[in-house]
Amino acid sequence: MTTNSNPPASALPSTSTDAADKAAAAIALGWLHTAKFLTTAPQLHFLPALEVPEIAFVGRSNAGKSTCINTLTQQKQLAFASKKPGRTQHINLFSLGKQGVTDAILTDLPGYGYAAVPKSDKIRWQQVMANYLVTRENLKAIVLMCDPRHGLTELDEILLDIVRPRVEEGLKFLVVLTKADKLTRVEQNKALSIMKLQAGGGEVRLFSATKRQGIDEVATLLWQWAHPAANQANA
Ligand SMILES: Nc1nc2c(ncn2[C@@H]2O[C@H](COP(=O)(O)OP(=O)(O)O)[C@@H](O)[C@H]2O)c(=O)[nH]1
Ligand SMILES: [Mg+2]
Repeated sequence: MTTNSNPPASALPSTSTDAADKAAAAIALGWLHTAKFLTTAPQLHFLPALEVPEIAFVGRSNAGKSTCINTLTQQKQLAFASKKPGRTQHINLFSLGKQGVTDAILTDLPGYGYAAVPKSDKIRWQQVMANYLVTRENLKAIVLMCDPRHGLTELDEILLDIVRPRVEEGLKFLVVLTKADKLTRVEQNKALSIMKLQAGGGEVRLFSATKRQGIDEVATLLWQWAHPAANQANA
């Protein structure tokens, strides 16, 4: 791989904020591109205990979670891993890290709220999800996908209630407003303001896979959350 096209942010003049942001995003996207399928499990206790920071992606079915993960990792086959028969209700882990050294985990949790699912499955899902979100020790950040045309659903609210104590203790939280291309500029700003009020101090970003909006911002945020020491060094 050739390097040097993306100097580290710290090497750039401090006045050149745009260039520094672009360089940081390039590093973050290069890192996300290393995502590799690691393992899948129907329940938390089948997952390996890991030390590296884990970032979990959650959201109702059809919110755009798979598309967002594929866009951020620049890989079409990742969502395929989560779509294999029998795995759609599983917790899927992907390892991230340059030079084959895993420095973070990306977790794809099952989508929820799909009407055709039997009630017993929905209850089982809620238990698996709650168990993971409350007790996964290396969980560092949660990314909640939300289609701004629908806003937060009842299950999103339940999830927010579940994670609130951990967010108050420092767990990072990001709401990604997906399919932003479906909204006008005015609607986007309105959705952003409303969600900022609802996100309880968490971050909120507009995102569109088709218009390639918000990709750099989300990628950079995830990179920073997974590499807190590097951020301090550059500060
Ligand atoms: N217009 C638009 N459609 C999107 C975007 N992201 C996802 N979709 C569509 O929304 C639907 C659900 O997306 P998917 O990623 O499968 O959602 P998931 O069920 O949350 O994994 C699909 O038809 C996607 O093509 C986006 O950024 N813009
Ligand atoms: Mg999906």
